[in-house]
Amino acid sequence: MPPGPDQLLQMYAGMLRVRLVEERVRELFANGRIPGFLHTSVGQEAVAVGVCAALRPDDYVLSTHRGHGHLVAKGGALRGLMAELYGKANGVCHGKGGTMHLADASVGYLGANGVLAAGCVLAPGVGLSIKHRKSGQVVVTFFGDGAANRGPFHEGVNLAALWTLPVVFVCENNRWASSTAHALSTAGGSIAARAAGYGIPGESLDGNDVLAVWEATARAVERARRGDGPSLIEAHTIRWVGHFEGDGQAYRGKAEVEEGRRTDPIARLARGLEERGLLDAAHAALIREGVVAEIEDAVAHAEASPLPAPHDALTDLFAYYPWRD
Ligand SMILES: Cc1ncc(C[n+]2csc(CCOP(=O)(O)OP(=O)(O)O)c2C)c(N)n1
Repeated sequence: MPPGPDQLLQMYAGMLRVRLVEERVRELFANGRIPGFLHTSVGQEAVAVGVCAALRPDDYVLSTHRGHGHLVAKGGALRGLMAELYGKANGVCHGKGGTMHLADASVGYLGANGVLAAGCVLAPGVGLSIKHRKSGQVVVTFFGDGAANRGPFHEGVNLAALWTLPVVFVCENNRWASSTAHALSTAGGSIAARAAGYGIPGESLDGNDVLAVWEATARAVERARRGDGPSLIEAHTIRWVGHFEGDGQAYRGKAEVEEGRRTDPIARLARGLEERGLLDAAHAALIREGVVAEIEDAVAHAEASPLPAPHDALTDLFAYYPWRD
């Protein structure tokens, strides 16, 4: 069933939440409030939100180094996210994960990952667990076009297809792997076409169209829940900002970012909603105000949260000491 008015408005608010979180995080990083290294998903919101809108709350998501949007779209609380990005003890990983090792199992977000395509091989493991437990859940793994050229992508898709596991592989093709163009690094051009080699459905779509993303994901999820196995979705999108904060982007011209702004997924859905009489300027302003208030509350919470204590370095660790057995 196509999304109803409430679900469409939720997708609009969801994309706006991701966009404004990312923009605020960039600002906080530039001002030295957030430590470390930062990749954001400004411009790519329709992929995270369209995919997660087709999932159940108990479904799982495996993410990437560009993972804030996936967590927000999966329903992660902004306070826990923001405190984590600050490296604070009240963060969702007690300040030990930060941007690239975020995880929030309470919403099925099994983790961002600094290792490209790692989610592609973790997903069959999660899928196998789902299959054994007969829980009817599904696991989505997000990855970039660059990651699709690494071995784990092929290993993961092969195993998930071979064992008919409930996995949805979602490639966010933003045309670049850092500064390497997709066209210069990807044999055959199409990542979706690789699905045929593993005997599973593969679909290439406009990743700036949240409804197209939702529809394709809903199909893939239905197939996975039926027990028919994995699917591969390639969502074409545009990252508006540098690969990382501070990236001078000498490898690309301004035209691509302008194209991204012209095809802005949020403005596009807003136009559709306005045409159907579901949104007007006053309503849009109200939604924005609510999102901004939520983000500012999360920032205030992160600022006020304590840093982890030195002895916290010795908790949350997994270590096996055979001499203790
Ligand atoms: C195994 C591995 N190799 C190299 C890197 C360094 N690296 C970090 S991001 C990146 C490019 C990723 O491109 P893509 O998968 O398309 O994702 P995007 O950054 O475009 O979201 C690279 C090469 C890494 N993190 N992991």
